[in-house]
Amino acid sequence: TGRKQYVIANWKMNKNIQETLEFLQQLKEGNGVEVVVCPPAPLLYPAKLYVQGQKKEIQIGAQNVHQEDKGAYTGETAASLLKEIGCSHCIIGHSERRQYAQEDDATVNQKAKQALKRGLTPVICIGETLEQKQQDQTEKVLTKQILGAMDGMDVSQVVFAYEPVWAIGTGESATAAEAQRIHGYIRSVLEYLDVQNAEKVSILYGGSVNENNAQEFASMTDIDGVLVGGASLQVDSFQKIIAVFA
Ligand code: G2H
Repeated sequence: TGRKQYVIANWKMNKNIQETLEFLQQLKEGNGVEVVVCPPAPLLYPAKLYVQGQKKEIQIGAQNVHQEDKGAYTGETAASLLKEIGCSHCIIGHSERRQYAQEDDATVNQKAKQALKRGLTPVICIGETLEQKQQDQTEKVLTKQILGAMDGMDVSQVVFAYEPVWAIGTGESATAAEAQRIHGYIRSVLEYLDVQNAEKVSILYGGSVNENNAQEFASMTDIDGVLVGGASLQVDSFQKIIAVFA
């Protein structure tokens, strides 16, 4: 497809310093696959220093960023600081942040713009809830999320991750065929925004991806990688998922 293939680890609120360094010591480079590890914020800098010291082509990404440049935002992290410490990517609008931190499409849009402005590639998460799926609202919800997130932005500069909320951490992934159909739909919305560049956008699948189902996702034309939570915590399973996309 010519599109970059990504395997991204979203560790969420897991791992300490020692576990992080051990993981990174064992993790091998991606062989053409963009491997991005997203640890909790305080571990970003030690993680970056470690992979740099080992001269390993493993990228470090943040799980969140604030939308403002700097200022009185207690507990938040600036995009410029993430860039300074060597982050390459930033996950934006993960469903857990939409749910627990009330992030809406407008916030996602601001955060994505801010990330780009400071040189981080936004990995924008979208996905429908079980209730929305049951009411046949999936396409409508995704369209709204995409148009909201991309307002005033260039599609060629972002990565998308389709994460059906009902598949996150539940062990119940979408079938690869189902995911392919939705990824095709997402790409058609991106085409509506920018017919030239939509073909170039990497669209990742996320939601209960593991070493057993990764191959099926990888075989689909519009699935350009995966965003992995639970199965990214063990280096063996994560490495097997990377191998599938390499
Ligand atoms: C979805 C995914 C990673 P898991 O949140 O972003 O997590 O693979 O545990 O479903």
